[in-house]
Amino acid sequence: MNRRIFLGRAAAAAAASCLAPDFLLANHSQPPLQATLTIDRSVTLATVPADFIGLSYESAQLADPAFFAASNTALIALFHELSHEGVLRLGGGTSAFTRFTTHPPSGLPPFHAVGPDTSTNVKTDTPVTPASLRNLRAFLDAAGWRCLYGLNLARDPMGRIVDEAAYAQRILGPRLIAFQLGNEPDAWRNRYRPAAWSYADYWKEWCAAHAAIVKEVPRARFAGPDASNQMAYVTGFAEDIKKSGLRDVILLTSHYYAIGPAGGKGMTIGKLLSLDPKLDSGLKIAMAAARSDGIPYRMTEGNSCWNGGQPGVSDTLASALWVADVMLNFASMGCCGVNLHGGGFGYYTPIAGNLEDGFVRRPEFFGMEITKPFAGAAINQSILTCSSDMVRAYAGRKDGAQLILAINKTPQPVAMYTPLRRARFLWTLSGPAIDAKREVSLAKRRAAALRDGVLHAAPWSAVLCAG
Ligand code: BDP
Repeated sequence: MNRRIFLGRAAAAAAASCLAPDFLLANHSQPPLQATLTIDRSVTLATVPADFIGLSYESAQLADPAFFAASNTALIALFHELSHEGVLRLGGGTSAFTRFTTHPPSGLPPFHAVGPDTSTNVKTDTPVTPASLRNLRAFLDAAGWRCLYGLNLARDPMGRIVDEAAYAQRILGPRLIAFQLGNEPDAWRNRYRPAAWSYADYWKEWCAAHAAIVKEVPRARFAGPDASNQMAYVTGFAEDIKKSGLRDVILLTSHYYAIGPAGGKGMTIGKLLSLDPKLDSGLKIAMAAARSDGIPYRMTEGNSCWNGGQPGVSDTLASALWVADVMLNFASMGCCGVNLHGGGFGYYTPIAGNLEDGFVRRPEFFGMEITKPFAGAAINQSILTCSSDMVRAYAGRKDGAQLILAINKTPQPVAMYTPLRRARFLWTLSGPAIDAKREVSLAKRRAAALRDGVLHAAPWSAVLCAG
């Protein structure tokens, strides 16, 4: 190497080490972090439902009937790759602006590919027509997915809500799991409702809408409250459902964003990767509420960083490792599914693209996909001993095989001692750097890669094996 190149590289490395926080610098040559995983097969924490994997899109996406349509084969293929029977949730901030109409508007649809709603989006009323619903049905049939459908309780007159529910029920048929009445009602005060508006007012409105819908659509099923982060809405809703004896509410739901707002101070990869105590406490509350009602709990909308995602964080390898960890964390606690929000070219979207340019897998896609073999698995109680809490592991049992997913969120290699002797298959999620946006991949090799039960995970990688 000539001296100029050498000095140039040395200077670049020195500059990088001054600028980059430690967790951004991989250290392949360091001795591996030692970890030991013990699995207690006698304790099953939860069984992961077949339709655990889900995506969430803005309702405004329905304004273009060509998007969720049988003709969008590229998107159908990607949905199918993630899950053979996933759940598409339609809702989000734009669901307060949809307007159902049986008179298709003339001209081109107002939107093509709709990304996550943000505080700076201009909100305009968006037409949804029976054609959108028919195409959505064909899309779901082709993908093998079902949907959760958000109605506009925030701003729609009751007559239109009922009308839309009747059409959606008839057209979506068995592909419709349930309706949700409004998106994040715990954030309506000073927005769609007066400052003094409270949970009690929401419950009154919810009951009125529920009664009006079931009168016209007796087969309707409901999920809710699709709350943002105020757990009092989740527990209040669960208690009220129980007291009212309603049997058509089949799912308790709320949202989860790990960090945010995007653009705010400190929205870094380090923050995203560190453990979030509010996840554990919030989930315990939601699960207890759901169990007391005897219904499942689903996280119907969430992602890394709210307000559309943080560039350089939400679209990197870090987000993929975060997704793999968070999904199995939710599953271990008994949550019946996770819908990652996205669409369009949003920073945190798992699938990016539009009809004109096609669709691509973003890093989060691979984080979701590596959890796919856990669908139908019983998650075992396991204990991981390691000096770093950035190393994570999950164990599941399915079809007589022991699954292990090891997630290494550190810049060091990890040697994880497991009770497995041999591995039947091994998938590796990795990329060139923790902040890499491209070349993040999921390699699927059918090779035995465990040596004497030791699972090796490179810096910033996730490894799945079955033995
Ligand atoms: C949620 C909204 C969703 C947004 C998301 C965000 O329901 O529509 O896209 O925040 O801010 O509150 O990214």
